[in-house]
Amino acid sequence: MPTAFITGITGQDGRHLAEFLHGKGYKVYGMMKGQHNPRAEMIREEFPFIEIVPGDLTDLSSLVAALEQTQPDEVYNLGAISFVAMSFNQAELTANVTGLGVLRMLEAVRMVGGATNNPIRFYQASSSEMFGKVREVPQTEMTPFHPRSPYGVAKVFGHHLTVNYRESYGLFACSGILFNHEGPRRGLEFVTRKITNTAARIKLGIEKELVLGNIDAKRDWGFAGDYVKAMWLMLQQREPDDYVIATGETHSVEEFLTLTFDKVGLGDWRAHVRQDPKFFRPAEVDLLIGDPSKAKNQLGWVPEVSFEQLVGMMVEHDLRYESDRLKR
Ligand code: F7E
Repeated sequence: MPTAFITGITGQDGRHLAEFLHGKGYKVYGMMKGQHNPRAEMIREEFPFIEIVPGDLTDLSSLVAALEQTQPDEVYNLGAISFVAMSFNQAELTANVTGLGVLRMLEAVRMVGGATNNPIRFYQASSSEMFGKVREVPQTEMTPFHPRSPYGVAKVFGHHLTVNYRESYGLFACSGILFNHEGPRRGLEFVTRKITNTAARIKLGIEKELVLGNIDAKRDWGFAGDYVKAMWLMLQQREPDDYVIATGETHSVEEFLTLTFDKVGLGDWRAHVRQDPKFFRPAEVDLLIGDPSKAKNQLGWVPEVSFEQLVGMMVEHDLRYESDRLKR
């Protein structure tokens, strides 16, 4: 039975990936930090097949112990402080977890190594935030980086280090440069889920308005369920490499709003939305659009869920989720 070890198991991608790998017959270990992590119960209930292993990206010895104990074939490093807005206020923590955390994982993989004929394969969750103030449109694996947040800077560090460990020590280490990917499991702090969830709450009379920041920003939004498949495909190749994972389409936050309010049946979003400077960022990433040609040609990966289907799926989920909560 192949074995996978996932950091960031409680996040959107960790949960999608665990489900995907379990379906492929993997034994799945999920790393969780803290003495009494409040999310452990949720994971145990939702995914009883996941074996939870203690460990923390800020503690190298815990990572070595976790890999020694689990002896994985594949390691997926999805753990991070992943909320860009928060990274401006907690820059040092972001650098430690999102940046240095990658160094510690790579060191742990190098130390534990795996069998000589079956070395551990490592996946690093790189991000389109590394492109930041974009140098070319669309962005490819060759586009230079210009991060615009402490989060983006930490991800650039992790990305370069993954390439460096591959080149220096021959690790089977891949970076997936994933553009924004969403879905019903997205945290409520991210703009897509904030919009679909608040629109559902307004529709049900629980909330009065939706307060946002910059709605002109454009993102290449895909479905998280499609993107975890790309992570796995990268680790099944003969040679490790880096890939852009994106849809190749871009939409503004305003377009996301229009479609959501339309699908919820609330009409013009302008009647329900207010902007507040507190949700604007000190430096913004205005436009992201990825070119996934390499992933398509080399991995045979293509996104399956369209922008409109994605919004529809999130709206449908949040209407159901919020009305179920009302009944309880
Ligand atoms: O913001 C604007 C905001 O927080 C998207 C993470 O998964 O994807 C994500 O990073 C845009 C930005 O995601 C609000 O200013 C307006 O332009 O949903 P977001 P993100 O920053 O693009 C990348 C690929 C990652 O790697 C990250 O980990 O929406 N925006 N008003 C707002 N954003 C939020 N969160 N809340 C607002 O009220």
